[in-house]
Amino acid sequence: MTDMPVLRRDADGVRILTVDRPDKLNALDRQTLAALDAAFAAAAEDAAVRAIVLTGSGTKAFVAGADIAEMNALTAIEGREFSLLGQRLMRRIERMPKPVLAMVNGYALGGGLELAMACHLRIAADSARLGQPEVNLGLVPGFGGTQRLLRLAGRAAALELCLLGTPVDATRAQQLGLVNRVVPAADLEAETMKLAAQLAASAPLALRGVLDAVVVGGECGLEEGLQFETAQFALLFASEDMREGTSAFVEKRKPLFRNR
Ligand code: DAK
Repeated sequence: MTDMPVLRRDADGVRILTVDRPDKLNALDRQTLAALDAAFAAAAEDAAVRAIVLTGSGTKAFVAGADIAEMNALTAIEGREFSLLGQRLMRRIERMPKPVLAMVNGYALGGGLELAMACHLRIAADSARLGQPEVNLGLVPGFGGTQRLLRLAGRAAALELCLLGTPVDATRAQQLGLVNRVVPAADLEAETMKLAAQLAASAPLALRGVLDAVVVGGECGLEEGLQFETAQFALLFASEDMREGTSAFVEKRKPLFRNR
């Protein structure tokens, strides 16, 4: 059922992955990075999984960053491996063919915020705190934080968070465009699962088209992005789900999407 230290649970087409190192505020050591990478690879392959929710064990932390104690003891060669492992995981999540929601239930710091930013949507508890405190350790973000923060929230926010290293609360994070929704901590799971269920019932090929177009579009020029969107749009005319969705509208009924 699990690649420890990542727990796995399925509910109606939604896979819930939980980083399970609560004693270390779910800090990412090499074993956890590798387990997450394997868990996301498996979720990508599993047709029964329509959406993924990523969270951390306990109520205190989503993920409090890369494991500082482990990093402290790494050689340069091991540090390179650590970096490659983390960057590969973040890229895998970002390029997942199905939507990934970060359920930010507490601290999302350093590598933890980088992990949340690689997800497609972020729902935060009002008690969450988010930040890139690496400068306080004599480091810069190493799992793509400077780049994803810049693209997600702009230069002013990226420089504020990465230069000062001071975490912000969930409300400020939402103002910066860093999180999509802020909800009372007690409602976090229900609200996140509601969104995940909506995505799990939606047309998977269309969702994949959106994910591909937005992620690729964020990395290329407008002209290429528009061409890519047109190609995605045209491709969906070959899908049964597009016929079903448009027929259901015309026939005034709910569509039933079959991922075909
Ligand atoms: N790593 C390892 N252990 C951590 C941890 C972390 N990031 N964060 C917390 N813990 C551990 C604590 O050491 C403590 O363990 P014990 O002492 O009980 O064994 C336990 O979790 C509970 O934490 P605290 O006792 O500190 O709890 P508090 O409520 O007092 O404070 C806190 C909560 C989140 C404010 C505090 O724990 C904290 O400041 N944690 C560190 C946050 C942080 O700086 N995060 C960024 C980590 S640096 C790179 C790749 C990636 C990165 C860098 C380079 N390259 C490839 C080069 C990424 C770097 C980071 O993410």
